[in-house]
Amino acid sequence: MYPTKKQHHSPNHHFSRIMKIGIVCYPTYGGSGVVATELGLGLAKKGHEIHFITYRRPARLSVFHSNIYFHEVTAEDYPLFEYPPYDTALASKLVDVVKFENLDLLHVHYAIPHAAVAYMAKKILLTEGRYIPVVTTLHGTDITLVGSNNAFAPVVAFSINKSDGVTAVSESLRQQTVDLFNIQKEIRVIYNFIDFDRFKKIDKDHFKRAIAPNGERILTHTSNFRKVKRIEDVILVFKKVYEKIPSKLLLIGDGPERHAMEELCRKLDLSHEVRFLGKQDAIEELLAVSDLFIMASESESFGLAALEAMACEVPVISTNVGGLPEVNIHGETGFLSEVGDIEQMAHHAITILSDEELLQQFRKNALAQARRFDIDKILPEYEAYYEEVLKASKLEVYT
Ligand code: GMT
Repeated sequence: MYPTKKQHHSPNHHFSRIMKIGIVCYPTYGGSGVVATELGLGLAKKGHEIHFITYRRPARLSVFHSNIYFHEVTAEDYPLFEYPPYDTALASKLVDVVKFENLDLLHVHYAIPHAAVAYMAKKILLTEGRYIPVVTTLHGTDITLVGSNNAFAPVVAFSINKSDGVTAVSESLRQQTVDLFNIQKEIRVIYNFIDFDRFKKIDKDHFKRAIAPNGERILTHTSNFRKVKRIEDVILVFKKVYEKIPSKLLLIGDGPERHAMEELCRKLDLSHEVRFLGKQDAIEELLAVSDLFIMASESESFGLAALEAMACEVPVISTNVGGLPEVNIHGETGFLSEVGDIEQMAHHAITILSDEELLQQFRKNALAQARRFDIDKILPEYEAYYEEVLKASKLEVYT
């Protein structure tokens, strides 16, 4: 059904077919947008033609690449609309781009609303005899927090079942999806990945001296400052560590909780020890000077931020929810605790930070574990999955 592509044989390219792929995602700093963008960039480097279709140029798409295209979706406003109809505009744009650019496949990231919108576009294209296979990647809150809400659940379940392929970013998320919804589709686990060209321990000693002039330990947390991240716990854990070990806390990112967290630090008299750095593009440079990463989330399908830390040889103190135990290995790359167990998280942090030999061992283990998620291993899994989906897709009869 899809046009036959010229066979390419680049040494880098394990599969014979070069594909034209439309990627739909949130263009923000959120994990799903980051994964979608890095995936697109990686695929473009391997010769695939990548079309990002979203309302803004994705945050990490700052470099020019000749295989990358960006199609902006604009939902026209009109006095009648209280909310601009983004879903309708996106569906129309998908129809247009699939036809005009002759795409082979659409890969939508985050089920809401992207999977349902892609289904709509697929049905519209079918009326013209054009079949476009859709792969949906579930990232986490689209299932665990937002998707399972009654306001969205029927549409989420339907659009997962109607996707030609579905992936989840951890085994835990796959299981949760199957537990929460009536899913008839097989869900493939394809983990988040990391690019070691960018995330690696680099020498930033001058940075370290600026942040921790008296050789204090540096603890770091990165997130979008949503309630689900429980940043209050991060600060309370830090307070306990600080009482025992001279240390500093770097809070990277921005979001709804930031103001309240700044207030909390003032109340706890920690303002001089905790630095709110806002959104940062070069996170790897801050991770390079960090001794420990803290993730206190109450729900986390994978924990990409923890993986980024581990790739930079930073051990992780985290909760044990969702996919985190698949990433952070208890007693090896860091420690896991129950959500809200501040005492235990602080105890774990102090254990690592007060023993230089142990810290060095955990650093090594963290790097070794991160290598399991090397982009060079995970990208071919997506390519192979696309091939599978393309082969299996049959022309549906429009009903
Ligand atoms: O909620 C977030 O942290 C952002 C969210 C997203 O979808 O933008 O991140 C989710 O997707 C990431 C990439 O797959 C995962 O690494 C995060 O664990 C996941 N976040 C949650 O499940 C809370």
